[in-house]
Amino acid sequence: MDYSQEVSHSTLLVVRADQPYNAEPTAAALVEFPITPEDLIYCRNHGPVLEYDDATFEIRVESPQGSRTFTAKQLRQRFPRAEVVAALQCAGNRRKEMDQVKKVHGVLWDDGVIGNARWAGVRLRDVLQDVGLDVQALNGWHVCFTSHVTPCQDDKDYGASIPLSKAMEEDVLLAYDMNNQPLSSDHGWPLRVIVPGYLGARWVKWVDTIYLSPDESPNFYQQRDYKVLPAEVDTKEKAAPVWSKFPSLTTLPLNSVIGSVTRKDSDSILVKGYAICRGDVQVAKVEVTIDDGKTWHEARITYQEGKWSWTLWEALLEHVPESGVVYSRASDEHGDVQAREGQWNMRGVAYNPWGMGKW
Ligand SMILES: Nc1nc2c(c(=O)[nH]1)N[C@H]1C(S)=C(S)[C@@H](COP(=O)(O)O)O[C@H]1N2
Ligand SMILES: [Mo]
Repeated sequence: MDYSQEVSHSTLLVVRADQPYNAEPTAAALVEFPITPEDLIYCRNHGPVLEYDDATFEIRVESPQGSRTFTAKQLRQRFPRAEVVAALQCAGNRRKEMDQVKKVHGVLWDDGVIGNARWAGVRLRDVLQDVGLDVQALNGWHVCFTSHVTPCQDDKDYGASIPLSKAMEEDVLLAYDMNNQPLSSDHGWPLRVIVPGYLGARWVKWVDTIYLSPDESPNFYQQRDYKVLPAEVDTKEKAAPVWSKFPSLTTLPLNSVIGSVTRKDSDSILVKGYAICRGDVQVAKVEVTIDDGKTWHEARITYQEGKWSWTLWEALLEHVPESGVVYSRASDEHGDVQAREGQWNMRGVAYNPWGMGKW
C-alpha cells in the first residue's frame, strides 16, 4: 500500500502502528473532557489516510427505486443539518487486557479507543428518501457503505452495513463536522457515517457509495471480523470455516474503565472513569470497590448527554490504605450489572471485565 500521501496526525496519541496509522490517547487524558477534543480521538485505520476535496469527492447512493450521485459539498447544501452527541468506540477497546488472559489477534489496544463527540451532518434517512427509497418494500434489508478511495489490509476497500431499520433512525448521519469544526481527514473528511450505539467499525470514513441489499455487506470487515467467536475457536485456521456462522457485532456491551486514580490527601483518593452501554440503553449507575467486591461505593455521574453519549463518573474514597487496587462496575437502566470477567475471543472484541486501577 502507498503511504506517501499520508496526512499528518495528532501528536497527543500513543501510536500502536504507523502504517496503517493506529493510535489512541490514554484513558487518563480522555476522562478529563466530556466532549473529546479532536486531537484526543483515537485513529483506527486499515489503510492510508488521505486528504480529499469536498467539491470533487462524490458519493453515489443506489437503491432499487433510483440512484443519484452528489459531491460531498452538494449533499451538505441540499439537506438540512442535524446534530448528535455520540460515543465512538472501537470493538477492540481493552484488547490488551484480553491478550494478557490469552493471546488474541489484532492491534493491542489499551482502553483509549473511545471518544465522545458532537457530530453534525445530513440525516441518512433524508438522503435515502430523496432517492425514492420504499422502506416498506425493503423490510429486513441492509444499508451498505463502502469507501472505495483507499485500499485496505484485508480487502480491496473498506465496507460495512447496518440494518435498514437502524439506518432510518433520526440520529444516523452522514457527518461533515465534528465538535463544530469540519471533520479532519483522520476522522473521515469529507463524509463519514455516524451510527450512534453501534461499534466504530460501521462508522465508515470517506464513504463514497451507499447501496441497499437484502444481505449484509460482503466486505471482509463485516463478514470475517468484528464478531465474538466462541472461546474454543482460538486460531485463524479454526476461525476460517466458521465466520459466517456467527452474527456481526452491532452494539458493544456494558463497560466501565478507570482512567485515573489520584491521591487527594494522606488518606483519600479520587477515582475517575468512563462507562458506556449497549445501544441506546444508558448507564444508570457506576460503583467502585477497594476490597475486591465486598463493598461497593456509588460513584457520582458527572456527564451524560442525550441517548448516545458516554458516561463520565468520579468517586472520592476516604480512609483508604497507602496503596491498593480499585475496581469499577457499571449498571444499566434495566438493572444489568457489568460482570467481573469478560469473554475471551480470538479477535479480542467486546471485552468488558470490571475496570481496574491502582494507587
Ligand atoms: N474507510 C474506513 N472507515 C473506517 C475504518 C477504516 O479503516 N477505513 N475503520 C473503522 C473502525 S474499525 C473504527 S473503530 C472507526 C474509527 O474511527 P476513527 O479513526 O475516526 O476513530 O472507523 C471505522 N471506519
Ligand atoms: Mo474498530
